[in-house]
Amino acid sequence: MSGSLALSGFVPATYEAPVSGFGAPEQPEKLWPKLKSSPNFYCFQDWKYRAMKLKHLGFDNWFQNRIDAGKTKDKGIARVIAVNKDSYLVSDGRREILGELAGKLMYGAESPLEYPTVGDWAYVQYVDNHEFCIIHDLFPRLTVLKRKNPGKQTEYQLIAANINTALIIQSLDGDYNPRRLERCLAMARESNIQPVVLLSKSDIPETGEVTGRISEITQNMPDIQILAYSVKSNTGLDDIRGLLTAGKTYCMIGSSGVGKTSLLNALLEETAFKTREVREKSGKGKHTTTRRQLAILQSGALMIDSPGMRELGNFAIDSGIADTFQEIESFVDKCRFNDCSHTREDGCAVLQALSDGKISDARYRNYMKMKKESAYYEQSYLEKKRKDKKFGKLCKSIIKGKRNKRMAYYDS
Ligand SMILES: Nc1nc2c(ncn2[C@@H]2O[C@H](COP(=O)(O)OP(=O)(O)OP(=O)(O)O)[C@@H](O)[C@H]2O)c(=O)[nH]1
Ligand SMILES: [Mg+2]
Ligand SMILES: [Zn+2]
Repeated sequence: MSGSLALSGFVPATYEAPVSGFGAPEQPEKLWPKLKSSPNFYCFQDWKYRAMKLKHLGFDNWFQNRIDAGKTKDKGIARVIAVNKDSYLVSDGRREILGELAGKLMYGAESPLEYPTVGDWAYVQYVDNHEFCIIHDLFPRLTVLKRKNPGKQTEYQLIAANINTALIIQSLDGDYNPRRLERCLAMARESNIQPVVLLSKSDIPETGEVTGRISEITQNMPDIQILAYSVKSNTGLDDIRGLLTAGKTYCMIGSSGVGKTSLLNALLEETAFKTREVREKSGKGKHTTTRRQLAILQSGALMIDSPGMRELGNFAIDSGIADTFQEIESFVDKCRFNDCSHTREDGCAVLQALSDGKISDARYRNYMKMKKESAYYEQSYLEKKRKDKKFGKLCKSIIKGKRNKRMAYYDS
């Protein structure tokens, strides 16, 4: 590729030279029907005859500085923009291409966290005249959002990578839950992702209720940005547009039905993606959005929509908890004992603050619960790793034993 990305050395000779800037590509009539028939067409809807470069997909200096020359031979750089069951959709900045994992990546991965997720940057090899690609390697991730695999204690599922800001959405029609919000905030912060809280469906409750909820959140977390909005009555949407920056990646997090896709459609000013039918009100356990996908807004901001999820998850979330419960943490240093558990010790400043009413009971309980869970997950994770290692060693020794036996047979 040409221009500021300086990737010319990494693309195959057969690669068509991309258009620099936003002029029309050489053969728009050829490109357009293909884009239009693609499943992710709306990502490109307002970019019809424009060629996008990687930087418009978020490939900034941080990634440029991490280009591994050893991995670029005969390969291009592309971003994973959607994850299907057995395939991926990537974009090279001017078109979208279906891709699959190279065997080395598929079978060499030690954990599912090593597979691509939406938002990842990848080294891809184009085949069939750029109709298809093989994903060989991934770039280091600036940030990663993951959650605990439902039902599994130590397994985690990737949600998205390279997110700058998480839009944590709770709806004001019954989904609102400050404790769950605290958990999401702690997880986002732990991943070094800036969180913003969006309260959806502000047309439903009384106005006083909306302001009450906002002040409830800001009382304990004054530095958190909160916006209430309604897609239905078209309020607050300009404020949301105002906080989105071109080239930055945003990920919407929230339970199924809070209105993530409705917000995306409103920002795209198109009914581009499917939302839940109004009559399917009790669609519990049923996700309207079924795959994670990245869309580009007219402003150039990159937005990831995904199937609903109630929580994020992480192993040790110490700093995330500390950032989210600052008023509680400010007392921790004042406890008499360094290893104070803040449950029953004499001289515990946290318990003192609790009985003085300086910290809220509900927040204290959530803080303690999250601390406990974090320690528990950390321990079970380490235990699992130890067991895996033991098992790996056992496998190796069996293989070695078999090999020695075979050698002995041939030697004899
Ligand atoms: N009253 C009201 N309803 C809304 C608003 N935004 C979305 N809805 C409704 O909420 C329902 C769910 O919206 P979706 O956008 O499909 O929710 P989602 O979060 O994408 O759900 P999943 O894809 O299942 O995770 C739909 O019936 C929307 O019409 C709003 O601002 N006000
Ligand atoms: Mg949806
Ligand atoms: Zn204490």
